[in-house]
This record gives sequence, C-alpha cells and structure tokens, in this order.
Amino acid sequence: MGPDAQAGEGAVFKSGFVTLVGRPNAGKSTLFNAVLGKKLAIVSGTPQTTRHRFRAIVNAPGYQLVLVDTPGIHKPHDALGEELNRSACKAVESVDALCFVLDATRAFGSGDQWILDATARSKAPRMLVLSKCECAGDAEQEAQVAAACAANRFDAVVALSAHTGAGIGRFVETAVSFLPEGPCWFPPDVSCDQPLEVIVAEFIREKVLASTFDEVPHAVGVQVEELSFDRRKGHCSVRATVFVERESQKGILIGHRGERIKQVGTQARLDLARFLAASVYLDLRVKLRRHWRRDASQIRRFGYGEGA
Ligand SMILES: Nc1nc2c(ncn2[C@@H]2O[C@H](COP(=O)(O)OP(=O)(O)OP(=O)(O)O)[C@@H](O)[C@H]2O)c(=O)[nH]1
Ligand SMILES: [Mg+2]
Repeated sequence: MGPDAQAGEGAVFKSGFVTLVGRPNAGKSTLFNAVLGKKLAIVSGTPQTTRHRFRAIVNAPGYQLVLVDTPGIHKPHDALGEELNRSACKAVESVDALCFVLDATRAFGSGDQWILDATARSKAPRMLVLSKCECAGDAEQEAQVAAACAANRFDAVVALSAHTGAGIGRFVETAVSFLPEGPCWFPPDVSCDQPLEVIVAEFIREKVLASTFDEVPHAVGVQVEELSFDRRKGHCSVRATVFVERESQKGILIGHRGERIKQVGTQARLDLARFLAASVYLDLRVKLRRHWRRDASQIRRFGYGEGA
C-alpha cells in the first residue's frame, strides 16, 4: 500500500522538496541522516565533506518529503570548490522550502551572510535550523537566532540536535507544513536518488576522511569501477579506486605495509554490509591523478557537484 492509499479517502496528500544549505561542517548531512533514520550521507569533522547533491525520500501517511543535502557553501579555492558551490546554490531553485542550517556553537558570521545573499533569489519559505543545540546554552542559541533573523527574514525557526534527536520531529513537522498538495514524486519504496555506486564511493571516502589529515582528505576522489549486487544471495562485490593528487599522499594513504588502506577498506566494507544487509567483498586500489581538482572533466567523472 503506497502513501497515497494510506492517507485515506479524501485526505490531502502533500509532497515536495526541502533543501538544506549552510556553511561546511554546519551539520547538514548529520541532520539529513537523522531524518532518514539511517546513514546515507557521509559525515566528518573535515569541512567540505559533502560533494554530491543527495536527495532522500521520506514517506509517511499523508506526505512525501524529499530532503536535499548539499555541499557546504564556502569560498572556493579550485574548480572543485566552484562546482560544489554551484551545485548547492542550484539546489535552492524550485524548492518548496529552504533550510538554512546554522551551527549553534559557531557565531553567525560573514560566511553565513554570504550564503543568505547567494540564495536570496529563491522565493521559497525559509527555515532557520539551529544545529548542535546540545552543545550550546540558551543565551548562545538566542544570540545566534537573533543574529540570523537580523540578517534575513525566516518563516520558521527550529532548534535541534541531530546527535540527541531533540527537535528532529519538530523539524520534519515544520518542513512538511511548507509542502504543497501534490503527488508522490518517487515510488514509495525508493529512499535515495543516487545509484549504489555513488553511495559505496562515498562510504569509502568517509573512511579516508576519518583516517587521514592535512591536505590528504580534500585531495581524495573515489571511483567505483565495478559493482555487482546479488540480492538473492545477499552478496555484493565491489572494485574501487581511491585517487590522490600527489605521490606523497599516496604513500600516506597506503600506510606502512598497506595498513592504512586496509583499515579504510575494512571499515567501508562493514558500513556497506550494514547498509545492504549483505556480505561484501571490496577490492580497493590507490592511484595517482595529478591536479584532478582543477580538471572539470575529472570532477564530472567522479560525479561531484552538478554531475550528481
Ligand atoms: N555535537 C554535535 N555535533 C554534530 C551534530 N550534528 C553534526 N555534528 C558534527 O559536526 C560535524 C560536521 O557534520 P556534517 O553533518 O558532516 O556537516 P555538513 O554540514 O554536512 O558539512 P559539509 O558536508 O562539509 O558541508 C561532524 O563532526 C558531526 O559529527 C550535533 O547535533 N551535535
Ligand atoms: Mg555534508
């Protein structure tokens, strides 16, 4: 039975798109996963983690909410940064509501103002979402809300913590309140608009982000070369390559006697096995592709930004 049927005879069915925007590290992807109830988007303490515009589909009786995660909007340093900004700014076009995610623990600043200005052409209702609230006191939260509201008009304000779950229900209720009456845009059994190859590549990249520092995380691009998933047998086999820009980064990522890349592979495999509820074989290689972040065609090949 689809959500249309579940909504009951004569009931209004609501559907639409709600986009999350904000500075890198604001907590957009963590919120996205919390709403979805499972890990789909990767998360890390390294700013500029998200490189794909991901859509998650939340089905419930009476509505279908399509939540859009975007790359953090920032001052770009290369073609990749420009592409990610373009992708995030484009994701605010024709949405039903726009959520500006503001980290409660980082004072509202020029980076936030820049995002509000860059997305000003969207006439959609705006929500101010104050994230990481379990780490900020009442006075800190009030100051953040006051600063954001002085810079921009918001139609709703929600304070939440994706880590504790506080405020997530209210976030969904508020987002749904902005949805118009409409059909299911996605079949009820679909929860994400990205192919499995992209999700697998992202899971691998998340483990690289967690196990490397300095310049390595941003220099990494992951490509799934081959993937076969036998649902009946519950087995998935993946061959993937992690690309870096310099020989030195390759050495760091491979590690002493291949220990680091082995650890990355093991952790990514466990995440994927949990996600697919299947056994997973993962063959992971590291290769050099010099200056790929300056190369628009390579960025597209990875599917980052607009290409997603
Ligand atoms: N304490 C706390 N930390 C959080 C919360 N939500 C996210 N974080 C942390 O904030 C960091 C960034 O989270 P992400 O969800 O990757 O942030 P993002 O906005 O998607 O970042 P980009 O993809 O780089 O734009 C991670 O270390 C998260 O664990 C929260 O509710 N509480
Ligand atoms: Mg993110």
